[in-house]
Amino acid sequence: MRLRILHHGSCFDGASSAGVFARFFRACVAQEPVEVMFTPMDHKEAGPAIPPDLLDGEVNACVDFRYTSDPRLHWWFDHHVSTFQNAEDEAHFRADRSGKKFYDPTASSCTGFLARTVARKFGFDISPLQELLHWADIIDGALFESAAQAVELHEPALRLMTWVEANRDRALSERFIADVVSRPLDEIAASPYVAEPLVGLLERHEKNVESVRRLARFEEGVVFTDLSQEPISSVNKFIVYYLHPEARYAVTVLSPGKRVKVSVGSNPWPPVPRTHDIAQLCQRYGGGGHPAVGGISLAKGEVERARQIAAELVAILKS
Ligand SMILES: [Mn+2]
Repeated sequence: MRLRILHHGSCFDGASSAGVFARFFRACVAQEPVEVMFTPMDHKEAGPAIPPDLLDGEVNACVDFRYTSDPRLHWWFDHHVSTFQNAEDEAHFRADRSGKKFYDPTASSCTGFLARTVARKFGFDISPLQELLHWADIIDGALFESAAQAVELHEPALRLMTWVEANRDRALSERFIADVVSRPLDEIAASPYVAEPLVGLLERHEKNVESVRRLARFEEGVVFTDLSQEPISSVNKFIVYYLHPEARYAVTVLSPGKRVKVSVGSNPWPPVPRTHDIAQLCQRYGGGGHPAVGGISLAKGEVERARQIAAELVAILKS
């Protein structure tokens, strides 16, 4: 049978959630061999979060990404507070009695939430996945010990995070999804398909640190960094707090390939605690995320619009 898994793309938690779901489905649900097809998703400003033509499997699942009331969505796990695009979708989820759709906006990672939920409800054995669950919670929950740990990237899991966030190759993404639930993380980080591009990625990461050092503007608790003119497709979101430990919030404009992105974050080690709900702020512009971190994705070429949104967000976050 054909299983389609939609998952948050370019994201360690999204890939790990997809891998855990595929492994769970084969172990506890399927009665026959399963052909799994993966589709990475990203947050868009307009249109349906999940275009109906993507739900083309005999069974369709969506993990670490938005809900849809489309009846062809059979399984769903998420923890994004902005997961429902409208009240109807939320009511549809609340009324669901399938026992296959699960939501916990307080979960650090979708991977951990998914794994622990199916362990409890379906007897899935998560004992081989403890290392992954531990790191998924740290990475997606931004539970790093320090900005230095998150920027210096010594641990294998953090190197994998860096690789996943930069990788745009669908075949390698699927290889990683399979590996992450079946091999130790240090072994994956040492595999040539990750280790070779990582050399360049870590060099680029060092250059990104220098670009942020040069372009970040810190004012009244908020760091604004316009990286749209830099040849940067992804950037470690903790660099700003590494360089500006006194910041409470960070707003970054980035222009990677086909999209323009506004990223909004809050310092996990803040001098003064966060008071704004970033998911709510991003939702005003069609984006999404969590209370502490979120983003808005715009079409390529909308750099001016992205800058305008960023300026509005900076003004709000200063207050
Ligand atoms: Mn997540």
